[in-house]
Amino acid sequence: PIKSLLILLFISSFTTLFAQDRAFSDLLQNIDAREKVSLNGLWDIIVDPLENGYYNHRLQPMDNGYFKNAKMQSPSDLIEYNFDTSDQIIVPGDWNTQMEKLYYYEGTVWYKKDFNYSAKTNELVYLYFEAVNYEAIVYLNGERIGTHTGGYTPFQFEVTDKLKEGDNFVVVKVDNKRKRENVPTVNQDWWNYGGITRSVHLISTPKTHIADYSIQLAKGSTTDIQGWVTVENGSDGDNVEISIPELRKNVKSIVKNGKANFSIKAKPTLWEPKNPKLYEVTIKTASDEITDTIGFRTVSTQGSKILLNGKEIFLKGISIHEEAPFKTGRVTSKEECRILLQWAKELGCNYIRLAHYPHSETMVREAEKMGFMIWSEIPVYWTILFDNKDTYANAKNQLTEMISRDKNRAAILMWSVANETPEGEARLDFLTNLTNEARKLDNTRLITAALDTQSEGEGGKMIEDPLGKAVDVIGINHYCGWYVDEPQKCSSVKWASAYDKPMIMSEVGGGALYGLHGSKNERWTEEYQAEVYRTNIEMMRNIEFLSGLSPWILMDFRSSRRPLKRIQEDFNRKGLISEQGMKKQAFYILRDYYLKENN
Ligand code: GCB
Repeated sequence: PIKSLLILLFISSFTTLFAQDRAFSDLLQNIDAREKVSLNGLWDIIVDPLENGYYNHRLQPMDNGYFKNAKMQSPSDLIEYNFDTSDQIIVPGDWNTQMEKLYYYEGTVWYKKDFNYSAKTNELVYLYFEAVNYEAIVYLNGERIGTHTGGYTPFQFEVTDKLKEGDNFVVVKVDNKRKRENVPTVNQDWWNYGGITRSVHLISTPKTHIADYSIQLAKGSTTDIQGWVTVENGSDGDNVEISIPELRKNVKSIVKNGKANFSIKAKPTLWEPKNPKLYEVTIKTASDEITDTIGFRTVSTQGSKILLNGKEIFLKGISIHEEAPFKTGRVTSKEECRILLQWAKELGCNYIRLAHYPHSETMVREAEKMGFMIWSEIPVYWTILFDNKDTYANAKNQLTEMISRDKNRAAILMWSVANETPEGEARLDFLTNLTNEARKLDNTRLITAALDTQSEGEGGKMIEDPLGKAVDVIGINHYCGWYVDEPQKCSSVKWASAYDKPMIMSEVGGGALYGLHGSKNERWTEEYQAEVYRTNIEMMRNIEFLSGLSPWILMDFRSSRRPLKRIQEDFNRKGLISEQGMKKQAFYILRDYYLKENN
């Protein structure tokens, strides 16, 4: 019996390991380097607030919804929709800023795109969406191929056998209705931009292909590059070769259970903000080859310090929403990413908090090239339903997709699992489970969360939220001089912590309308905002366990919580820069702090 128990134990540990091993293998890694056809550009749309194209009048899903893309065959036909004569909008992009009548719209919009395809032998084709906000039901040539929930992470469907020679069409039912059980929930302080907000591609791979890989320094080591490669439709025993020519490294591994593990001893120049060194890494199998640019660094904590490559580093940061400069709406191009990042450079930053959801892969890659350390987060925001199983599954899925996509980006130091969540038992379980999940998927990075739950103690503000136990780095959002106290009081505010862990002021700040001037006691003036920054910087100088900050926020951004006429006009005005690119006084206060102080 002991023997069979051992066998059972062996099998079960094997299967859990295996399941974990395969956790990532769904999404194709590094889509930029793949052979692909863009499905960006104009798509036909039908706005469908009643979901008439999905449900019949008895509210049952129909077989012949709009996804059939039906056309009249004879003059007597009754078809009450027609994609070919409908409005069009651009993908990638949100609908709210592309059509005036859709500015406040939340609900279903049907998207349709025609495209041409010609099959090649021994090829697989994936339909890949970089992001759709919020729920997507995808149909190819009238047939449903799958769904996805969550507005900021990629998803794909293997569609090889569903494609036709010649003309094809894809229809996507996009629904951004807010729901209590969703992640985020029904209230959020940013615009609920709907649509196919990021690029869409048809990606081709050889039938047996490299699907996913992880290549990073092992935790705590600067000389041991470890990783794995998953091969789709491969066989045990297949060869995989990993090379880093600049380091004169070339190792071979063998596929076992769909996956090849490897380890490379090397002495790479380590990635850091002042020298964001990236290496070309090539992975080769008998039928496939892919090259990525990858950086190597370590990140750890020691007491209240954050160490990058073993050395203490202070994170001089700024929070950023994925909001496009000048045109507003969602960021849709590399150029827009670069403008935002260039502003962060001018500000003297070495660090950015990409709030409040995973930004595009382009943003992350551009930031990495420019030497920004990154905090990346999922939209577990405010009071989501912490005791709801589906809500947890949704959050976990978004976390998995975020880590899956970006696990090879050295620039990302931290995964954040939550922002300003209220203390409570269900929330503590929920978020502790998420942090465990994040560590299981990636044991090389730090886990954090932004908290606003500090209490008032004798020594000042006291950080003792029990979630502090579960994270490696504690983020604190605190609006001294804006939501609490007058700016003049902030300089003397003291902080204490129950945890011997690094603390980052993940948010601090106040609002100002660019060009509005007055006294520093007058809300919305640039002078008021500048004073908030001045006094909060003084407060932060006194926090011994502070290891960085990412004030709120780089640029004014649209939010439906901000209706104040003449001032907000649907914008959160806490930007250091207006949405038209004009720098406010506070920009220079923070810049002085970052550039002049030896921190
Ligand atoms: C916060 C939130 C952020 C808001 C900000 C504000 O604490 O985390 O999403 O936009 O405050 O401006 O109130």
